[in-house]
Amino acid sequence: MTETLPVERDLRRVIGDGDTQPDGEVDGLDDADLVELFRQLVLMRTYDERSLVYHRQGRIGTYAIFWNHEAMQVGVVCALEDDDWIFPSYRESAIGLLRGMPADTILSWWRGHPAGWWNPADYNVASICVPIGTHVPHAVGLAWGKKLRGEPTCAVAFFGDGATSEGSFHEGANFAGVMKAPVILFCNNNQWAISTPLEDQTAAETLADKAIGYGMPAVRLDGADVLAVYEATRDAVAQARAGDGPTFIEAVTYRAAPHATADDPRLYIDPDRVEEERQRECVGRFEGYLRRRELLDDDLAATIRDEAAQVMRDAIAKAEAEPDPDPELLFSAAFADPPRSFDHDLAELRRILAGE
Ligand SMILES: Cc1ncc(C[n+]2csc(CCOP(=O)(O)OP(=O)(O)O)c2C)c(N)n1
Ligand SMILES: [Mg+2]
Repeated sequence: MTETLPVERDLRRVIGDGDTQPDGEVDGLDDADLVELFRQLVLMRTYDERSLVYHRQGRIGTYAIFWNHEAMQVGVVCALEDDDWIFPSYRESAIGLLRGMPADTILSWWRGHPAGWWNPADYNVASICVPIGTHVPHAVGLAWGKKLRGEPTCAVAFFGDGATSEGSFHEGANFAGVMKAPVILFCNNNQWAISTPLEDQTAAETLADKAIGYGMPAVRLDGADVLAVYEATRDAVAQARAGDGPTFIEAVTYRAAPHATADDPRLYIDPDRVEEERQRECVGRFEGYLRRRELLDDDLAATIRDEAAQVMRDAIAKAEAEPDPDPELLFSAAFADPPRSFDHDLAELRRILAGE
């Protein structure tokens, strides 16, 4: 065991270790709900692992891996109602799966195909945000707007540890606190912003401490514990709906995969720490919990995994069957009054694509 870092101390947990640390329970989830959580975790894990393969095969573009982040995504969405809005970063690109979005839509997004452009209002899932932290004010604004209209809806913004150094995070957090917006600021603290470690990111003792400056409560929990994530989000949602404003959740894990398919973390990360995290990854931990409670056996686990694998086989086939998009789309949605040069540019693009 490497030494426990200060950032990993005093985290809320529900799932035990099957040994000295006992399992806890959470209110609000019956046995069927718990198995459904496992199904969702496996779907997300399968999406992620297959996407890495599809990238290596040249079938999708650069891909932001979310291996071991699944518990944060599944735990949060489980605590929301369908009317509540989700604002994902690239790390939560597939979170729409948990709202019934087809997997081929998300694969198309990573293929750079317009079939991946969903209407956010269809799923209450905003577009994937690649600029760091710029969606935090969007989530806060939507939540505040819903409150002004008297709707009971809340919003969740997902962002990383690095995002808490960005101006837009602070502007959004300040607004949320002042307006008592019904929003949850959910920080996936995987302790890395590409190759920048947490200790070079902030002088704050914990990221949750930043919430104090904005007058909102904060919770620190084990981000690989789906039940701890669910419980904290459920409480934050209740507070938001009661009119008591935002909550900051700091979910601590350790990034156990490269930042993205374009990254080689061997240049900067400690491989022993990564291996340790891979041993305590979130899907296996919840599987152990279900087995100890005799809610899951080998047959059911295999059926759930087979179903998820089939979802992905069907999805990549569908995404690849999409006809090439009209190149005019590159230009037509860019300006209300397109510059005249666009006609020439489009004609040239068509010539290049035709191989002339
Ligand atoms: C505004 C902005 N600056 C820089 C980048 C380049 N960039 C992409 S990912 C990343 C690291 C973000 O780290 P973190 O917020 O911890 O999220 P994680 O990737 O770990 O989930 C950076 C700096 C960007 N996408 N947007
Ligand atoms: Mg990070």
